[in-house]
Amino acid sequence: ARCIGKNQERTLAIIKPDAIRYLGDIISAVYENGFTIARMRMVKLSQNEVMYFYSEHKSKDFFPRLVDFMTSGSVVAIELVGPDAINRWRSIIGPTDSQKAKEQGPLLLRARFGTDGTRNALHGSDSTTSAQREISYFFGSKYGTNTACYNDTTCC
Ligand code: RTP
Ligand code: MG
Repeated sequence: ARCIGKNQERTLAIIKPDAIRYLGDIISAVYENGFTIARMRMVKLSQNEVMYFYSEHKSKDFFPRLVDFMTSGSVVAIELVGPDAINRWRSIIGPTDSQKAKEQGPLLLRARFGTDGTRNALHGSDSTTSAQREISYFFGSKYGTNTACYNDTTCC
């Protein structure tokens, strides 16, 4: 649907290359946690695309490792909708480092499907600004006119 209801929020999740084999379990977890999937797309990103998507990290020491990892296979980008979706998705996946996630709780998705600080199975947008940018990146107008609506009070 073009519009989402009041108190609903959108975020971008990415199933990273190390977790593509767990696609089914991750989709199940998405619905078990009360999210709706608005759009979903599987794609193999180029190095340039990953460098652009993660450009906020371009000066970090882990950046080359991140680019290698994110281009090592296909990813699935998912536009999630739900109440407090941005923060809630990030709390369900857990901390960046999958080993820390395993210490925090075995049900965290990075604990279940991730390996370490880079190979961590899943992405989640960290703010409304990032969510809008990242959703546009994967589902921009060239993929159709089903444009996302972000401001619940003016949209529906
Ligand atoms: P994401 O953006 O993918 O949702 O992850 P995040 O917010 O939890 O972590 P962020 O700091 O934005 O880092 C982006 C991705 O870079 C890789 N990374 N590796 N020390 C390391 O080896 C390291 N630190 C970060 C991870 O794949 C992380 O998700
Ligand atoms: Mg991040």
